[in-house]
Amino acid sequence: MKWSEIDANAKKWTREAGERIRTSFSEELLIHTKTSPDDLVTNIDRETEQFFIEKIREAYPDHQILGEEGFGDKLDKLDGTVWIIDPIDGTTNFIHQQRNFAISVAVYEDGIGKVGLIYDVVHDELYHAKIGEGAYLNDLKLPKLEEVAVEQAIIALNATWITENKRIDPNILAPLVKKVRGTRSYGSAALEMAYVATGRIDAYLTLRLSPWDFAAGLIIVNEVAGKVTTLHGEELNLIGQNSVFVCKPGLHEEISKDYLAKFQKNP
Ligand code: 2AM
Ligand code: CA
Repeated sequence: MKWSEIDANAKKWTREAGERIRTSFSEELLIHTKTSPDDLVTNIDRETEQFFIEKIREAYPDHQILGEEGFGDKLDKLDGTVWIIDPIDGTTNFIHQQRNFAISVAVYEDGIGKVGLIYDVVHDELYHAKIGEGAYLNDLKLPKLEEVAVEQAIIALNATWITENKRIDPNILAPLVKKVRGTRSYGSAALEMAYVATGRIDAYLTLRLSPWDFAAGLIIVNEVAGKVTTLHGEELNLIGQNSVFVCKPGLHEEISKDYLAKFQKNP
């Protein structure tokens, strides 16, 4: 009972939050920078996080909340029931394009992902999973992922990682970009994970994400037998930042062995 109720409430609040975001398109947006000119937040990111926090605190006063905008709790471990929320994943897209962004909501218990939701607000597409029960896009059950050869793969990755940057030698991923069928960059980690889960893309790699960017995607991708690790092949840490490698089975091993081994030796 407990988890089906939490799941139903999470879905209801996520759809309500999405409706509020759609309504906001006709209102003036207040844009602020956070740590740098490319790190943006809007009044809608903040209001959406506060909307979730009010709902969760009222229904579940003993649950904890980890949210990107910081209105939740300060957590250094994942004991008990913890909601991990990104009110808008892909804020730059939200501001510039009014599309290609999502609400990401996950509920964990003692560090185990139980419920994951990624809501593509503009397309009214809800990707969702409950542990052990498979993953869905709206009412459609997603099939398990099948293996694909690297030459036939479409991978999502930002051009940042094959140009001079401070996290990875650009020569490591460039040969992979050459080898694959195509690359994409959508600018929303949550949607990129949802796209791996649906098979629209075969892999997604990035060098720095926060728990709210991947907490829901991790649960959804696991339910279709996809593999999610850091670029070093380690389990993701839900308290703190990580590199993230989301991939179809088989392809994960191939890319790790043939392209990431150099990075894994020289982090
Ligand atoms: P956001 O829009 O919620 O900030 C863009 O490539 C993706 O990376 C988005 O999912 C974005 O989430 C996330 N992102 C952007 N800057 C980040 C940072 N400094 N740390 C972690 N994730 C970031
Ligand atoms: Ca965000």
